[in-house]
Amino acid sequence: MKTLIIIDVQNDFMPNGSLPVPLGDKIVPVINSINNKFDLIIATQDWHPLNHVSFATNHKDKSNFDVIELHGKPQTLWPNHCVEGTEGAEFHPDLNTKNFEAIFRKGTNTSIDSYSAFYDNGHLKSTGLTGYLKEKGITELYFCGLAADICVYFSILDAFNEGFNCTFIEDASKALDNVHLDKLKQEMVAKGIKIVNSESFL
Ligand code: VGL
Ligand code: ZN
Repeated sequence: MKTLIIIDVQNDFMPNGSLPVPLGDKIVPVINSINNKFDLIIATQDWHPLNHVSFATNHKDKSNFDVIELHGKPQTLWPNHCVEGTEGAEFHPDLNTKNFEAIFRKGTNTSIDSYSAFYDNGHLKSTGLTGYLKEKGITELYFCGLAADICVYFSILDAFNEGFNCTFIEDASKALDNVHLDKLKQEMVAKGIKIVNSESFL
């Protein structure tokens, strides 16, 4: 069972959104073009309450992209994004969602952020995705989406550590910071995570 996990292809991460990922909209047709090559498709949505701890607006005297310490770990403060139930939290309108089997939402807890589709950033709470996939006997996961160097990367890392065979689909993903992504790619390859382009499925 080849399974595609599509991370956070949501309006607020698009070039005209509140936390824009450069060229984020360019991945939508790429993802749509490979969508029929998988046996199972799961998507995630970043889904925050308005009083979420990762929003700079919820911290006195802090600005967007400041880094604070939260539960003993660094936490970047972001512009308000993907607020539950808003237009910005919706999938990009052109994303073909018809055959998504399940949608996992993350970052729903006010007091902790969750970049990964599997765990919150403190690794205290699971989303249940590992159990969902393991119960179906799935071993092979392909990842794409936004942002490549944040939520896609942390999802791949957790999946790899849970024992899944992982592949990052590079041209179906875009990063907030491409220099950072280059470093993470080397790290992923060194671990045994594969990197491919969408043409390899066509
Ligand atoms: C993301 C920053 C904050 C992402 C989510 O989807 O990569 N980045 N929340
Ligand atoms: Zn977020």
